[in-house]
Amino acid sequence: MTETKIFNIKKKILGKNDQMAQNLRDEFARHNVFVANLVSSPGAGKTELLQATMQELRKNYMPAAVTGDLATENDARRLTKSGSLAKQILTGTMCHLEVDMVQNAIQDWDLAELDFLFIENVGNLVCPGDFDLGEDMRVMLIATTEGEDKPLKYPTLISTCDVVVINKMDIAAAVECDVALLERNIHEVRPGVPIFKTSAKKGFGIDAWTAFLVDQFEAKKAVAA
Ligand SMILES: Nc1nc2c(ncn2[C@@H]2O[C@H](COP(=O)(O)OP(=O)(O)O)[C@@H](O)[C@H]2O)c(=O)[nH]1
Ligand SMILES: [Mg+2]
Repeated sequence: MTETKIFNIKKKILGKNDQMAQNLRDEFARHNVFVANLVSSPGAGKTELLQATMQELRKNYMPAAVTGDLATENDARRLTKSGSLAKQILTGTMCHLEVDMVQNAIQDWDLAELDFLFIENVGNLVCPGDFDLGEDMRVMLIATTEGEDKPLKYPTLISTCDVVVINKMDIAAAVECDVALLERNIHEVRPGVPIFKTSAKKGFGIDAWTAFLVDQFEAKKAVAA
């Protein structure tokens, strides 16, 4: 296939995805659902962070999650265990989620009953960047175990993110992560992006992170009103 042909097919797929994402975004807005799309490399702690986040939010709000992986229902099982509504999306060989997969996964849910929808994307530092899922906010997780230079090595996805969470702060010293350098590298690629520091495992930083999410949710609701 020629390069022009490949480019045209990609453009068509992305165009269709973007249109569907806009429709879904409008539907989320009609029901006052705040939507966050979580991206990271595999193992940075997306599921662990969602468990901690949803547990905190459930005190006053109704959160739900869809979670994408190539195989296994493990993550949905982990998320439902903590009492939240969650559904697994199996992508087979695909390295990212597309909006129709999200739409299918949530079709049985009454959006009017939800306040937050979290979309845990497939662990991948490149492909999810191209696909709008109708989210309000794209969240990038980077674990302290990944090395401070990852934002510089993989700048494309991070440059589309609205907020970054540095996770696994509890073991930062053990893996000799220079967190200040990691933050500088994040800001070099994405100047001014808000950064939160958490240990999803130990519960550090979850208060500030969930307070930020609640502010975003309330701001969206106020605009709609
Ligand atoms: N020490 C530590 N381990 C964590 C933390 N967050 C996640 N993990 C562990 O890292 C591994 C991958 O986490 P998971 O949530 O499955 O990552 P995901 O692939 O991004 O969803 C699991 O063994 C988690 O228990 C954290 O904040 N601190
Ligand atoms: Mg996961």
